[in-house]
Amino acid sequence: MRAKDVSFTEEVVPFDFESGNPAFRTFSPSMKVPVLRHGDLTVWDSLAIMEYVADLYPERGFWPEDLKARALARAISAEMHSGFTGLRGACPMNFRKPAGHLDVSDDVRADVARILNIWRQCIETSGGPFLFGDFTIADAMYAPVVSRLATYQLTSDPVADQYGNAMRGTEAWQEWEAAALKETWIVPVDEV
Ligand SMILES: N[C@@H](CCC(=O)N[C@@H](CS)C(=O)NCC(=O)O)C(=O)O
Repeated sequence: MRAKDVSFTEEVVPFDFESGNPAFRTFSPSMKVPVLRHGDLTVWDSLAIMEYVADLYPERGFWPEDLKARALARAISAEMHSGFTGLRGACPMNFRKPAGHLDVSDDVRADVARILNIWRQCIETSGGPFLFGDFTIADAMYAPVVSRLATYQLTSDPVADQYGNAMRGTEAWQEWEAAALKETWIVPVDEV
C-alpha cells in the first residue's frame, strides 16, 4: 500500500510467542496479523488484504495489467503464501540481525534455488526492475525474501543483487526498514 501511495494508519501490536497476545482476539478473527480494517469491514490474511485493496484501486497497478502476467503474478504470490516453509522456518525475517552466512539444510537451499529461478524468469520476461516491470503485489510477497537472503547471506547469484537493489531503492522499502530498525523487542524463537 505504501508502494502504491494508498494511505492508511498502522497500529503495531506486539507478538507474545510464549502464550499468545490476548489483544489479538479483539481485532483478528484468526488471532493472526496482518489485519486490515476499512470502515466496518475486517479483512485478515495478507493475500486477501492485498486482493481487496487491488479491487479498491484498480487504476494503481497492484497486479500487472496483462492477463497472462497477472495470472503468473498470482501464481507466484500464492506459491509464496503457501510455500517455502523450509526457508521461512529456518531463516526468520530479522532486519536488525547483522548480516552473516548461515549454513542451511538442503530443503532451504532448494527453496532459495526455486525463488531465484522465479525471479530470473520474471525479470527476463518483463525487463525488470521488478518481477513484472513495475512494482506489484508479487514484489510485496517476495520482499521479505530479499531481506532474508541478505541477512543470512544465502546466495551470491547476480539476480538476487539486481532485484534486491531495485527493492532497496524504493521509498516503501526504506520506510519499512527504518521502522523495523527502531523496534526494540527481541523474539527469541526468531533469533537464529
Ligand atoms: N497466511 C497468513 C499468515 C498469518 C500469520 O501466520 N501471521 C503470524 C505472523 S507472521 C501471526 O500473526 N502469528 C501470531 C501468532 O501465531 O500468535 C497471512 O499471510 O496473513
